[in-house]
Amino acid sequence: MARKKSNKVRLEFRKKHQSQARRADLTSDYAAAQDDIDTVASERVSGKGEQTRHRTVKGNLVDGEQQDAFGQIDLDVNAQTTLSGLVLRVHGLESIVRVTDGRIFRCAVRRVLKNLATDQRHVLVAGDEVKLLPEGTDQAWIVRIEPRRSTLSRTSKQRRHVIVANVDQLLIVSSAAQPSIKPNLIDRILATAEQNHLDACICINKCDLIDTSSLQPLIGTYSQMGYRVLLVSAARGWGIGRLQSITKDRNSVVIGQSGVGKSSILNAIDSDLKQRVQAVSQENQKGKHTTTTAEVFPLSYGGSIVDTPGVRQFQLWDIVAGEMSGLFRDIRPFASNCRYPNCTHIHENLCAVKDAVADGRLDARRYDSYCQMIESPGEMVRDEFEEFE
Ligand SMILES: Nc1nc2c(ncn2[C@@H]2O[C@H](COP(=O)(O)OP(=O)(O)OP(=O)(O)O)[C@@H](O)[C@H]2O)c(=O)[nH]1
Ligand SMILES: [Mg+2]
Ligand SMILES: [Zn+2]
Repeated sequence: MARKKSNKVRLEFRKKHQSQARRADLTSDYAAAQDDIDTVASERVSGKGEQTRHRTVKGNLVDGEQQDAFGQIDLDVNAQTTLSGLVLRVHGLESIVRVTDGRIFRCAVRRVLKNLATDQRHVLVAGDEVKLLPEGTDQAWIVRIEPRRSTLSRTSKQRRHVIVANVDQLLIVSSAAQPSIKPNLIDRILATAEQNHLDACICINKCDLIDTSSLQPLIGTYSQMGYRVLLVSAARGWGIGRLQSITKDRNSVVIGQSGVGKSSILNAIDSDLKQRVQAVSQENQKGKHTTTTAEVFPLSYGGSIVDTPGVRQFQLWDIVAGEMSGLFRDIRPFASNCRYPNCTHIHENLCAVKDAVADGRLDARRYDSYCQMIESPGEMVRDEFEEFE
């Protein structure tokens, strides 16, 4: 019989036990105290506090159980009885997992795993790789969560919301009209892609509704930075071939506002996918939050794609003001030329970034996005504060 080792595991605190991410009056301080640049520039605009604190939870770890570098606990289960699987979607306490041979299991998470470090809303997310212990033909316990290769996270209600794990590419979906394009949201998601080292491709859908020449300046700005911009119409099939080649054999996720056509794009690139879509509201051109959970779909031509619910705001997770300029490919070169090592490039005089905006070397709209992300990290679209759960 296995010998009891210790029943205590050191874990990270939940978010609400940590200090406030930032003060509300972050930037107003600059006018009064220019000298304080050092301290303010290192203050978090979102996410976890400076120190990572830990708590101890009780779980019966026995010989053979280990906590790895990612804080995962490997329960003492016979490897031969466990199956490897991929979390397709999570519904509250239940996760739907597809195992290697294609069978689908409805799974609950072992209690000790639930107690794991959760500065996120759920222990598991779509895209997680797990080990499970079957109980019957279609039910199982999840006994191990593999370390994540990547995550796409945002800050929601001061906590980390991991949207999806283990993707390598973001398809940032926007629509040319109905609803109208929100470049500021694209900028926020691009910064997140940079922060998490994920490839990003901007897909402007519903191009059948407008004359796309009006989009040229915006496309030019993003293309110059090296981002791929695709003009798409899921309704007419435009750009779908290119999307298929971009998504083939990769793990991608679509992300964007409600109603821009994320699910319609999935249906267009793979006829095996039959995602529900719904018309946007006639009155305000907003989407109706038709997709309600992130879900992974294998692609018939190889790879996988994750459909997600619409986001109306996107606040970066765990970002320090001084790091923000590094997430903007176009601002980065000017920022590194700035005379102040900890310049926020907002209020300082003789700032290289501000100079570049003034003489047109840096796009003023992108700079505005940057300023907004530092000054009001949560307020992307000022009139829309709803968000999906
Ligand atoms: N004209 C036009 N309409 C489109 C196109 N793609 C999608 N739509 C329509 O836009 C509406 C919303 O599409 P969805 O695919 O449900 O949008 P979504 O982004 O998945 O929305 P949520 O699930 O709410 O986040 C539907 O009525 C679609 O038929 C397109 O290329 N052109
Ligand atoms: Mg949808
Ligand atoms: Zn500067």
